Formats: sequence, C-alpha cells, structure tokens
Amino acid sequence: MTLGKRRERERVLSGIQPTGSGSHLGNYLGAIRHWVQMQDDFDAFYFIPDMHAITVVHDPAALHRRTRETVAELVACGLDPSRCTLFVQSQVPEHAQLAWVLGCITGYGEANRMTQFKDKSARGELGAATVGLFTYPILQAADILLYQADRVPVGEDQKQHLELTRDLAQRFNARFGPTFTVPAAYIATTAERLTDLQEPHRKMSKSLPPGGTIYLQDDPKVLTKKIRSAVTDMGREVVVGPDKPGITNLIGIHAALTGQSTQEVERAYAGKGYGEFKADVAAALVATLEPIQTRFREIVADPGELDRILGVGADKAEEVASATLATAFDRVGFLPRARGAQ
Ligand code: ATP
Ligand code: LTN
Repeated sequence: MTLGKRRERERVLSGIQPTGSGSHLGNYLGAIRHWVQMQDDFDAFYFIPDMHAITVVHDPAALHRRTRETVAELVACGLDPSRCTLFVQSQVPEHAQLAWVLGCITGYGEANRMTQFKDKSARGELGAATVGLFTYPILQAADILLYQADRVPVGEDQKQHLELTRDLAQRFNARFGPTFTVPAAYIATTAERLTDLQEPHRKMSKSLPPGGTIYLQDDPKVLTKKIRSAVTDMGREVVVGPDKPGITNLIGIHAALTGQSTQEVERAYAGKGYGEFKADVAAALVATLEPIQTRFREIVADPGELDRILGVGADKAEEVASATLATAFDRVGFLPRARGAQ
C-alpha cells in the first residue's frame, strides 16, 4: 500500500509469460483460475511480462502474436478488464526504470544465488546466458514493488524471486526511507502443481514435449486422446499415492475441474477401473475447456479490441507505477524534471 494511506482492498499482482505454444492446464488450475476468483476481493493487477520473455532466445513474430493470444486466453478464462487492471509490461516504461534503481542495491552474489538463472543458463536450447537473464529477478522485483502489491500469487518455482523482492523492498526502505510495501508471498499449494502426463515426475510445462502437456487450446479430440494415453501406474485402483504419480495427477485434475476433494474422487471410483475414470476426466476437461476455447476464438479475432483493452490497462497501471517511481527517484536523490519549460 502507498505508505501512510490505507486501501480498502488489498492489492494482488501476478504475471504470466507469453512464451511457448500457449497456456496449459497447469497455468489454468494453478494460477489463472485463482486470479479470476481474486478480482472481486482484491484490487487486482495482472500483466504479461514480455520483457522477461526476451531474456532467452526468442522469435519476435511469435512474441508479438503470443502476447495478444495470452491476453485473449486470460480474458477467455474469466479475467474481466473492467474488474482488474490487465496490461503488458513493456507498455509501462516505469518497470525498466525502477529495475535500474533496484539493480543498484542488489549484491552481485545475491543475484548469483538465484536458482532459476542457474537452471535456465544450463539449458543450452535457451541460448547462451545473457545479462538480461541474470537480472531477470530484479526486473520481477520492480514489477511487484511499483504497484505496492500486498500479495503475489505464484507457483512454488517463484518463491526465491519473491524472497529477493522482499529483501530489496526492506533494504530500500531502510536506506532511503519508507517507499515500498513489502509483499507477502502467496504460493499455490503443491496439490495444485500438475505434472506431465507422460512423465508424471516432472511439472507440466510449456517446455516439455506436447504429448504430456494439456494446452487450453487443444481440441476435444486431442484432449481425450492425451488423457486416454496418459501414463498410469501398476494396479487398477483409482487412489492417490506416492507410488502412483500418474493416477494421483489425474485425480488432482478431476478434483480441480469438478470442485471436489481428491478423497471424494477416490470414493466415487472405488471398484471402478482406470478406463472409466480416464473417460470421465476427459469429459470434465472438455466441458471446462470448450467454452473457454469458443470465447478465445472470438476475442483473438479482434486484435483492435485487444489493443484497446491493453491501452486502458496500461493507462491504469501507469498511474500507480509513475507515482511510486517518482517517490523512489526522489528518495535516491534524483532531481525532478521541470515540465513544459521553454
Ligand atoms: P514453463 O512451463 O515453461 O516452466 P510456465 O508454464 O511455468 O513456464 P509461467 O508463465 O512461468 O509458465 O507461469 C505462470 C503461472 O503458472 C505461474 O504462477 C506458475 O507457478 C504457474 N504454473 C506453471 N506450471 C504449473 C503447473 N504445472 N502446475 C501448477 N501451476 C503451474
Ligand atoms: N517470473 C514469473 C513471471 C513474472 C511475475 C512477475 C510473476 C514476472 N514478473 C511479477 C509475479 C509477479 C514466472 O515465470 N512465472
């Protein structure tokens, strides 16, 4: 919150990258669906971190297309631009400006401890590690602190970046005076961490082969086929267990899609086999995704309207971001610019 002033609703902020071949079911069940629920109870800011997307090798045409498509997916899933602030990071220049200042209070060793940098820089297919990839978490801290976010709902993989954000906020406040809200993490439970259908020990991800990943845009036939050929485990009982990662994942998906607990799903399938269970998971999936897909096709067909929505979002975002940046610049001793001088 802007220090001194109390807001009526807590502010949340989160982002989803416009990378890969579209959002997947893990993104939806683990993140997007919660963002939709949060837009009424919170002052919600959601954005597309396109500047983060260029920290690994990328194709400009694909980034351009995926940025609009990601927005269309979010709206199709239920984000309502009149109830939340929806925007694209590169359209609000304050992100890069604050990142510079935060970079100047981040220790080199501190940045060097970030495990995502180590993981991604070790993966050759993403290209040689760049300075942008190294400073990725500092830009992420700027994303969060610019909006004085109280909570940041993200998956477990982002925990370390949130801790860095909190450290930087506290350090800046201590050194230059109270400026930033120190955000609380809001980490999705591991129960909602979907795994790959073909390799159920790994998280469902945009960067694994498509057979194990359910994309929100997969057509019903593909969805059914992916579930039918999902790796299952020894035995034939539909129960959760450490020795049954494939079935456990499918039970989690079924439960999340139908709003039941995993125990309820187990009870409903007592004495029934994998075949019947998988058919029902596929049907629940199609029932959830088909309406989203129909809306997506309508929304993405009107790029002018998408750009208009993003223009409104960027204006709303910039109002908050520019006020925070002005305070931060003042605190570190930058001279304010005289506007309209002749
Ligand atoms: P990649 O799959 O290439 O690692 P990603 O799918 O994690 O990328 P992001 O844009 O980094 O995509 O994540 C968007 C949100 O979705 C994050 O909050 C992340 O924690 C969540 N998320 C990603 N994968 C899963 C998953 N398998 N299960 C649950 N939540 C997930
Ligand atoms: N690194 C995040 C995406 C991201 C983000 C943010 C999430 C960039 N900036 C600010 C929350 C808040 C990811 O890979 N999921």
